[in-house]
Amino acid sequence: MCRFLVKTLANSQRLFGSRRTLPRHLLHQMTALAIPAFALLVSQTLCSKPLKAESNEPPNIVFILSDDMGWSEPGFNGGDPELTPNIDKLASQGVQLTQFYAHSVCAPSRGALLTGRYAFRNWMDWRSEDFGKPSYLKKLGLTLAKNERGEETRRIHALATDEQTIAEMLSEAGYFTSITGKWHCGEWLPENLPMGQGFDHQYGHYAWGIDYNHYTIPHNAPAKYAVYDWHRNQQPLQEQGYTTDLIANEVVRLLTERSIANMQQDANQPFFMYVPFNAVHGPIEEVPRYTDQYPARQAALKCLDDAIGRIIGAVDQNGFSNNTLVVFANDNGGLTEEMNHPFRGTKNTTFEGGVRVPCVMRWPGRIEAGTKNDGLMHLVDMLPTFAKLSGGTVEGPYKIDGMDMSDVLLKGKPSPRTEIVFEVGGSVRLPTIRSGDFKLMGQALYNIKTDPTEKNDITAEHPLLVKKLTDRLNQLSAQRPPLGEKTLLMDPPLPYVYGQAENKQAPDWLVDLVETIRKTQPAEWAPGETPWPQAPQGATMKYTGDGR
Ligand SMILES: [Ca+2]
Repeated sequence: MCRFLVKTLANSQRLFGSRRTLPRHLLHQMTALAIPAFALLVSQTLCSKPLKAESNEPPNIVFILSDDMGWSEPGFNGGDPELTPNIDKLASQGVQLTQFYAHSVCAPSRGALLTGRYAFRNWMDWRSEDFGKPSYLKKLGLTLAKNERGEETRRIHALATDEQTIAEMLSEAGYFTSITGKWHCGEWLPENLPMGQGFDHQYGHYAWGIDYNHYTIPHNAPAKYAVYDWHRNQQPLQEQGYTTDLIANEVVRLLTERSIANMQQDANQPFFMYVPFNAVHGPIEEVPRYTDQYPARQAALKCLDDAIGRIIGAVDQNGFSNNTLVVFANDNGGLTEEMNHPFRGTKNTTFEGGVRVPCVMRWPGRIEAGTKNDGLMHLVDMLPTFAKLSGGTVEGPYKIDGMDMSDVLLKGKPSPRTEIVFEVGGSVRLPTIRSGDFKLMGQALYNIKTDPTEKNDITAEHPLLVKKLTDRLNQLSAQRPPLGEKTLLMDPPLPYVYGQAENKQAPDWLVDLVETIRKTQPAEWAPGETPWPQAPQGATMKYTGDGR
């Protein structure tokens, strides 16, 4: 709260004299109106302002991240345009980044986005839940931890708190910051939750996925594994609805609140709204709409597109269009090669199908509409780019990997990036590096420019380059910090709700709901079986379950 007050005060001073001032009598009349009418009036008042005068203000940023969407699922990449009309419309209004990369699985990508650093640098290439899985722990020479009562449990692993996050950087620059959706950077200790990592407002879930309708998640416990994981401002939240719709509802509400707050405070505090949807990650079970027309996953995709359309509609209706950078990206490739067509590979592999993701950015009047840019870009580049646009300062204790891409986006200049580090030694996936047109993945070398579908291993033709890139990967692997002791444990091993403090005071309704669901779940797993897929073998990953 203290940080928020200091920040708000600083921001008010910084923005004193903002042009967004309405006459007092008009403001008084307007506050008596219902929110929709008010928002419409705001929209009409602000939209008519000349674009150029806005250009030096720090932009609002709405960063929408889908989960496990395949490269070719949006219409603009060859998918069925009936499923993604709103995402396609956004692409037509901005720039499509055709070589935008992520890491190959959820948590590493989120850590990279938040810190501007590759996942291996802070062990975010290991997910929090991996520290509860014997087959993963074995790769680190570890076994399942036991608590004082001798019960097997998870070692606590999360995004380190000494990192500067994108939310902390923008907060320092005077922004209101919110996360609405999936966190996946630590689900237990308070300091590892979003409001301990720079977000003023939190809504959504902490862990790898969620049941879209009941807000529980399979925990990697031996059995009876449902854990509740739906929260607002880090308190358990009892709701009804489909999470894709609920996330959009919250963002629309926040946008309207920001619009009204700006008017009432005679100030224009910029905002960063991070909107990591859980869609279209599994488990996909009951989908509320479109299932009469499409299979469940496509219906879920269309619901996601509806939600994105509502959020962009609220950006526009509240008069934020011209001073808001809207980004749509995805965190990793889809579960099947078909979803990632024409690329090879899936989520959890570093083939192009696992790491090249759809990305569009819209900022009317600043980013040329309907354009494409094939410059190399990675999620790590967002932090320094947003710092440049916001007037913020990159000041964490570590050197970041990200590069400022503002001139690429706003001036059409070539990307300064020539290298992307996807994985190094010590990961469960193959060490992989992109250098110029080439990509070394384990022992295989591909020319991504001439062979984007990675059909031809050309190691034999380029022995010197293979040696050079292998040396580079070895050099980077040596930069991985020590893991540390990992003595903190999740206790109890199977909580009712994620969030240590929330679980201590779990309300009756929550306990009853979780107990009801657990009664439907297996008492124990068959020997050798787990509810999660095993670690990738070499360059491939076979998904038979819900995509963890
Ligand atoms: Ca994902």
